[in-house]
Amino acid sequence: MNILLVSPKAQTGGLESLRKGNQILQGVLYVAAAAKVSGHKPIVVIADKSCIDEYVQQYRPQIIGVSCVSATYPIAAELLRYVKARYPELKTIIGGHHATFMYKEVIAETGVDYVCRGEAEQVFPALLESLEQGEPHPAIEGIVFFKDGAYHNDGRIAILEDIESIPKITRDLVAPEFSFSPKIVSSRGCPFNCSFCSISAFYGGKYRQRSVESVIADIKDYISWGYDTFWFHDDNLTVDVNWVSSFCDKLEQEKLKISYNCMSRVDTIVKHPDLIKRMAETGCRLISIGIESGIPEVLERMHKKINISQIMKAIKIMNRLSISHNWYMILGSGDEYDTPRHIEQNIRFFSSLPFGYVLISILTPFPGTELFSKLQAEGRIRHYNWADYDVTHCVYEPLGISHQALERYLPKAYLKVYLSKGWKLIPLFVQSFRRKAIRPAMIFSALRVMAANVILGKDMNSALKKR
Ligand code: B12
Ligand code: SF4
Repeated sequence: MNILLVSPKAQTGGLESLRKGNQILQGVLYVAAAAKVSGHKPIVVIADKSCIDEYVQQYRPQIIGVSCVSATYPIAAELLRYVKARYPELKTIIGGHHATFMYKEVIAETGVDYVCRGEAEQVFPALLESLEQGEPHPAIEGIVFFKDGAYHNDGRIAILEDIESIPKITRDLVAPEFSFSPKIVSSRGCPFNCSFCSISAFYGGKYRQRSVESVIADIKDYISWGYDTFWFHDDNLTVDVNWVSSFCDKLEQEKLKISYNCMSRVDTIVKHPDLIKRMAETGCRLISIGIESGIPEVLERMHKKINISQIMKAIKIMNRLSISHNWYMILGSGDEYDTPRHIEQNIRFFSSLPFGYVLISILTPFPGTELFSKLQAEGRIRHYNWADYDVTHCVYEPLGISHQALERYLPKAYLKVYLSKGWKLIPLFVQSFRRKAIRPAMIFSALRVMAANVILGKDMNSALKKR
């Protein structure tokens, strides 16, 4: 079958809106790879309603699949509704975290034929086989459809037992006009269960790994195609320190000269500083690490399972290594710590820390998370305008501050945290320009936002004229 897979042409708010162009979501590439090894002809494009006709005419699909997160769901939904009306003969399917948790609403709002709840590598090819055999309503747990007034196959989220044999993503899966850069996934899932993160709900706490050998084999292939820089999309690459250690050994033994970026945790860095050093020696150039809050009670409620002393130690360790580090901060806690006093305390904490990049988000209740259930039960979700679930809008009603005031803290927090670095900002920016992580236009936009915030009291999105 010819399959058109779509990564939505959607730009989310805040800093993401400064990113040039759109990226193809890696998840949809894995869907395409699985379809290809099962003998189908998939092609991945970036599209919205306005340009989908062009691709339908070019690739003549029998099925259109769309991926999305909550923030890009409105674009995906608009596209699906259009396709249903314009090409009723085509089967449609949607997948990703948002569709997995909101499948009933998604089916009702878009008329999509199927929702893939969970990982697609087994269930999507199984659906394609059934469709080829003329069976549009197969019993495949995870492939949900609505028929005769009931939802079918929605008993569980489809999660693979083993990810060793998932097909590799390749350039030919992507339409030639779009760029492709190989991302690596060595593991899926995370054994932690932070209250704001949809990963534990999606994977049901299941953590699976690929062997070092198969990841190295992929890297070798990608090197032979001219790539030498890789993002590990693992939620937390360092869950299994022995795995990482063998991976570093293998990179060295095989003399593979690569750069790689990944995500880790404060506690692992503190417990295993030598491992991080080893990663630096074998090409790790950037590690992203979630701190989220400097308020111990908030960390506790988030089930973050880290403490302030570990945070301080981890920063010291990272500063000693020739590795860039990017730390995450969350404004808002969803409970009684949502007051100006505590938000300012958190900003002061981050401003006092001697570290590199900080990415600041507003606490966002994503479907499937503990936070979402809690705020929903308390009647404190303000709305379901999903485009605003982009970590720069406050979509819940905070207890001790207005949502507008919380949003206005975002540019303020960036300003305070970055200005606290003083002259150290200069080498940081020089390094970022070199790594092409930021462009001059981004700096101007950031300055514009900060000026609008300080002088006119605007939040980040209204200063950037985003919704
Ligand atoms: C890397 C990453 C990014 C990268 C993406 C780079 C890229 N080219 O893919 C960047 C930095 C750009 C990014 C941005 C954002 N991200 Co992000 N990101 C991730 C992360 C860590 C990994 C994504 C990944 O590759 N996963 C591995 C793939 C294989 O899994 P998957 O995407 O789920 O796909 C599988 C299934 O879902 C299913 N599937 C998916 N699509 C489809 C489609 C069809 C047709 C079918 C049948 C099946 C199917 O099959 C796939 C294979 O098994 C995830 C966390 C996670 N574990 O997923 C967060 C995550 C997806 N991101 C999240 C968010 C919030 C964002 C932003 C909105 C943040 C922002 N500041 O604006 C933006 C949105 C950008 C956009 N336009 O979509 C949230 C989404 C939660 C939600 N419900 O919305 C997540 C879950 C993290 C979290 N906080 O919990 N992100
Ligand atoms: S925030 Fe990080 S550590 Fe916590 S559950 Fe999500 S991926 Fe795991």
